[in-house]
Amino acid sequence: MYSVRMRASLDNKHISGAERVVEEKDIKNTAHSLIERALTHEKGKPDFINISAEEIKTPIKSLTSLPITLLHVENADKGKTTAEKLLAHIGIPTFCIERAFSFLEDGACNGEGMRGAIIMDMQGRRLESDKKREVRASRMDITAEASGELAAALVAEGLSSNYLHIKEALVLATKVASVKGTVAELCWSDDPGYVAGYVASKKFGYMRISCLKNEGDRGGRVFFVNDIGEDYINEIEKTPVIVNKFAGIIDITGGQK
Ligand code: WAQ
Ligand code: MG
Repeated sequence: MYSVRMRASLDNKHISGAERVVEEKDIKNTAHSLIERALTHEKGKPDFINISAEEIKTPIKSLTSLPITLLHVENADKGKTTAEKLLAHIGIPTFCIERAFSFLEDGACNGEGMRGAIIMDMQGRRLESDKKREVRASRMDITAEASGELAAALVAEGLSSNYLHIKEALVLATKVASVKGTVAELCWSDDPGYVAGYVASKKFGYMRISCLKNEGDRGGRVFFVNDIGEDYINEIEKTPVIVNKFAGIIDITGGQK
């Protein structure tokens, strides 16, 4: 299997990134579609696109996805209050939650948008070795069968237009939650028009919040961790993971999507 990755930027600012884990015969098609994505991103046309393909030489871990719970909120303020409550319930200290929100709202590095995730411990400290780049979870994908089940479930929920965002976020969140030391993740998209986000944890699964920002706002990710070993970041970046089972969707608030 091969890890195929794309990163695109404009004036050194992150525009988009995506990745797949595919068989050798699919490298070409995958690279083609990732380049297409880089060139058509809503954040703008990049002046730099990096595509890489690398053979995976270590064993690939198979995981069942986190289960998805849908939470519908009327606006970003209500979404943020919901996310804060969930994180507090998971056990994240209030000052860490506040700090995480300000990174996502204001940018993590001199007001610039984030390209990866901040790793934050329970004292609110950032643990990435390079604060400018943050950490990017990598080498993960989902099987055709599991993604087919996800797609069918999203059709039933009226969310099929969000399939690509949800698929990629669910895969990332499943991998991150599986790494020892991860307590929770907070995320909302940096795509200007995409306002949904989530709080993920092993404890409660992928809690999808329909609105966590106003259109045009920036986004990002924070991984809240406790007692991580030396290998944590390496595992987030390097251990290959394939999600091979989809755990389902529950809609606990019902009604409009
Ligand atoms: N590893 C770590 N951080 C990442 C990665 C990665 N592989 N990819 C993106 N990020 C960070 C980076 O700071 C981005 O600015 C930010 O996350 C948002 O990335 O409807 O679309 O790819 O349930 O814009 C979540 C809701 C959508 C999906 C997330 O993220 C849903 C999304 P984006
Ligand atoms: Mg984005």
